[in-house]
This record gives sequence, structure tokens and C-alpha cells, in this order.
Amino acid sequence: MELNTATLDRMPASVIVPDYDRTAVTPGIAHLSVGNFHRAHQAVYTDRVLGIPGQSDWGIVGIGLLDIAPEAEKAAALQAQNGLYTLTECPSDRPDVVRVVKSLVEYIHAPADRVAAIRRLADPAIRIVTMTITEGGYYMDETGRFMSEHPAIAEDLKRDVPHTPFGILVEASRLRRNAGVEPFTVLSCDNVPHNGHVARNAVLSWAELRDKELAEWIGEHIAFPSCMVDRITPAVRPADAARLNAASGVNDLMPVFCEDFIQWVVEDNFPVGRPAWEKVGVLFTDNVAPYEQVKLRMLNASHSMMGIPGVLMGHRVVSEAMKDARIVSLLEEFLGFDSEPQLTAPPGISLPEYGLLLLNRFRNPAISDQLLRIASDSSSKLPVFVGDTARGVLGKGQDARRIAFLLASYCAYLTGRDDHGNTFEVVEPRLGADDRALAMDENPTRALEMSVFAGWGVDENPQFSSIFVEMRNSIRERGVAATLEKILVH
Ligand code: CS2
Repeated sequence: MELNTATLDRMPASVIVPDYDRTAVTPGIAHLSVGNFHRAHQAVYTDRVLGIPGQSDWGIVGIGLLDIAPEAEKAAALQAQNGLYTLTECPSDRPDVVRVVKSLVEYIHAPADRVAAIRRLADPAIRIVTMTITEGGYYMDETGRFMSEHPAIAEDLKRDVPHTPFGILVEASRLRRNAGVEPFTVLSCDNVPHNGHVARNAVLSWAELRDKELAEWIGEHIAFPSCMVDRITPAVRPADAARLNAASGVNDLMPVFCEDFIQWVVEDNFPVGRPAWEKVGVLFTDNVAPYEQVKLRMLNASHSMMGIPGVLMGHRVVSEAMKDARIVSLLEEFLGFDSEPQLTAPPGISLPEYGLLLLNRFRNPAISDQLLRIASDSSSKLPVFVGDTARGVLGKGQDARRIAFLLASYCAYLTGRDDHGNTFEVVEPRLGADDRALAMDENPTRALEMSVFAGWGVDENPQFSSIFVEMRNSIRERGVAATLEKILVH
């Protein structure tokens, strides 16, 4: 059965279709960069909200930004399905639940008509722009500065019609200001500490280089709340799509699957209004920081801590890696010794319990989350997931072996060959040639000068250097698994 507006009332009985009237839904949110995570997370909360009377003006306009073939295909598929798609939620102890998500009511592929995409954002009906542009997508250096000299940004600043999310937001703001339309609120949904602040800094920095007056207007009028987002959403490979469709009985061109856990903690700063997300499980607070720190420094950091060595030990799927007692011990020791002691628990949350819960989420065999997905783009992820913890461990002179092991594993990961001699694809779109060369330098300590680790204090610490060299030599001579066995406390 195909999926589109015409077939919606003929879905298989086991597929949940929310019963609100979609023809009455009008767009109020635009989302930049519609990845699987957005479709499994923010679009789901919004789908729930659209079922509440009085909330029908919060439909989502998806805007794809990347000018690459798979993105154009995605746009064509979602357009053919009128923005509809199935989401399979996979609990570990109950059967999967398949639902159709109806909140994405329009989809625009910006590269096909960038002017139209910017105009769409200037529509007064759009009051919130959410975005998931990845950790590295904010072009922030280790001091928190926006990298305006980066070729991708410098080039964008020269274009009449910009391509980057910042340029698009700035030009849409210009149209709104000139037309006397209320500004939208910008809500970053990326795994970056203080994501609202980071998004604001990027947009304002871009605007300042383009038009100082407009930058001032943006600074005064646009709110950039922060939020913490959480739901493990694996990549959907062709085999996954076939499996999901066979199980659902729907021939979905763009199915998504994820765990059943979902969490969203949002700073309540929406001057021009927001959906009643609090009625569908979103937690609103004045201070998101403790929630995001715990999530990034426990969950995402554990992911990296297992993902990079896990791939090198020959594992490919998270739940399989969690059957390896050495990996579980590594995570328990990382959480217990390195991460948790530096964190402040948000109200009502026990960090040890949070840690146990996340390890159980990783164990979920129903979501075959890919370690290679987690290891990909580590050059952007490690600074935001692990940087602060590393700085703390080194600063206090604590046992730094787990950090050194992770960094040494990262250098080995870049070679694309695991302990067993099998090769895998290294996906590092933002790793520069200089960093690559440092990671491969004959002198193993030079890797600590990589910009990925800038500001961690690793390259000016002789004690750390010597542990790091020991790890690199051990990995080279005995492999990652044997090296891990040596550093485990228990
Ligand atoms: C993962 C995240 O990409 C990664 O490295 O840690 O995608 C993670 O699965 C999500 O943030 C979970 O909310």
C-alpha cells in the first residue's frame, strides 16, 4: 500500500494513524534540515499536539538544505507522500509500534529554489524555525567563536541568495523586518551545549558581516531558546527500509525507526507563541543547561566512548557491543569516574539511575543502531560530547587512561581498519587535511595537536602524552580489545 493523503484512511489496521483532521492544519513551524532525528522527535511531539483542539496552526514546513542527490530524492519521496511517513518505535520488551506521522504538511527542497525557501520563512504564519544541522554545522571554534573565515561561510557571505542556515535565517529576517512582520523564534535542536546561544552567535555573526543594522534588529527581536533533545534514531539503510515496510505493510519511501524513549527539555522563551508542547510530554524550564550537560556528557559521550573502540574491536551494532563485558565496564567506569562526578543533577534526576537507564537503552536489541553512525563525524562530536569531561579529568589530575584510550582509538579509527584487519568506511566530512596528517604522523604525540582536541589541555600535559603514547603503541601492537582489557579497573 502506498502512503499519501489519498491512502491514509486505508492503512493496515496495525498502523496507528492520528485521527486529527489534517486538512485543517496550517503551517506555523519551519524546520531546517529534515533528518531522521527530526522526523522521530520534534515532528512526533508536534504530531501529538496537533491532536489537541486549538493547535491546528502548528503544522511543520520541512526545508531541505543540502544540494546532494540523496536530499533531492528525499524531497521527491516526501513530496510524493504529501509529507507523510511511517515511524516504527521499537521498545525492548514489547512489539514494535508503527504510526503515521502527519505533522509535516509541506516540504521544500531549498536548492531547487532558494529564493522561494527564504520567502516561505518570511510568511507571518511561521512563528518558529527549528533546526537540526548537526554539531559541526554551527562553525564554532573551541573558544566559542563563529568561524567566519571558514571557506563555506566566507563564500556564503558573498552570495546574494545564501545557502547556509545562518544566511537563510538572516535573509528571511530581513524580509520580515522590511514587511513589518513579527520575527520568528529560532530553536536549535542539535546536540550542542547551550545550543540556543550557539545558534544566536552564528546567526548574529553572519548578519554582522552582511548588514550591521539588520544584525542589531535580529539581536533585539529574535529569541533563541536552548533545548535538550533525546531519542536514539538509527540510520535507515535500504535493508532497514525493506524490513520496516514488510512489517508495516506500507510501501513507505522514507520510513524511520527509533527507540520508544523520547525526551525534550525546552527553555520557555517563545515571545511570539509556541505549540502547547507541554501537554504532550515536553518539559519547559528556565534553565536547560543541567539537562543538556547530563545528556551530552553521559549519553552522547558514552556513545562515542563505545562507538569508536567498538568499531575497531569488530562490532557493528550497539546492542551487540553491549554484550561485550569489556565495553560495558568501560562505559560504567567512564560514567562513574570521569563524567558523573563533574555534573550537577537536574531537579528530580539521579545521575547513577540515568546512567543505568542509558546503558539499558543501548542494550535494546530491537533498534539495530549502527556503531558506524555513532563514530561518524567524530571530529565534530568529540569536542562537544567529551571535551569538557576531558578538561575536567586532566585539570584535576585524575586517572586519564579512558580519555587517552578514546583519543588513541580515534587515531586508529581514522585508518579505517579494525583489530581483525577488516576495513570500514570512515565518515569524517569535517576533518581537515592538517588534522588527518597529525593523526598519521610518525611521532605519535603529534596527534594531540589536532584541532579536534584544541583547548582540552592534552598537548601541554607530559603525563597525559606519555599515557597516550602507551595507548597508541599498545593499539598498534596488540589491538584495541587487548588495550581496553589493560585499562579496566574492574
Ligand atoms: C549519537 C546521537 O550521533 C551520535 O553520536 O550519540 O545521535 C544520539 O543517538 C542521540 O543524540 C540520542 O538522542
